[in-house]
Amino acid sequence: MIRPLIGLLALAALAAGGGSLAVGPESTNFGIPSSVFGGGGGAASSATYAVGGTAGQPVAGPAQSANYALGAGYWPGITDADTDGVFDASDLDDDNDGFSDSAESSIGTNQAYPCGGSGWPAELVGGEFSENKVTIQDLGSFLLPVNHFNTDENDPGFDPRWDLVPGPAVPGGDWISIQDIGALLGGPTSTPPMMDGAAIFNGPTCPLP
Ligand SMILES: [Ca+2]
Ligand SMILES: [Ca+2]
Ligand SMILES: [Ca+2]
Ligand SMILES: [Ca+2]
Repeated sequence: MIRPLIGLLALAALAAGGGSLAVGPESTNFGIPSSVFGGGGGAASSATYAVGGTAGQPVAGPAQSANYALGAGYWPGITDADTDGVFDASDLDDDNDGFSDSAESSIGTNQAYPCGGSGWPAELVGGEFSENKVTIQDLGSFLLPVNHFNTDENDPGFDPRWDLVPGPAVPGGDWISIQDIGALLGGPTSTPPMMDGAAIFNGPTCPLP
């Protein structure tokens, strides 16, 4: 019954004009047919840019629960940055670097990449001897060359990049405090899952370049 059904779908798509059909895996007894009815699209390019698009796709996008996810259409947009089986839309820490998406949004680092100064909040100072590694240089950067310590959002030295536990430790307190320095030395952000529980201070380098 699979092939006649697919044939009908193909005829219907052709009759509608501009439609297209993709066929999924199948065996003698079972098949997973897949199809798309679109109004057009395809590949387009110039010397500098290229785009692959589908026009007129009536149903597309991600839908998911705690256990299942459905990516409908050609561009479903479902991603799992750390490939732990928890899709980014449900994962509180997309890249498994120990800093929540919410914290990284405030700090200004990449929520989907766990290393380097732009992806790992703990990597405050890079360079030859400190690249992807937390050292005394990262600790010292709270004070020099700009003093970020004991500042809040109204102080000139405040920079959310050093506010590793976003906001004040106590209501009305400084936003960048001993709590933020402590995030490098103790607590879950000092032994992020990507390090397999190893302490990051004077410990291993971030596992990705
Ligand atoms: Ca995930
Ligand atoms: Ca993260
Ligand atoms: Ca990150
Ligand atoms: Ca803080």
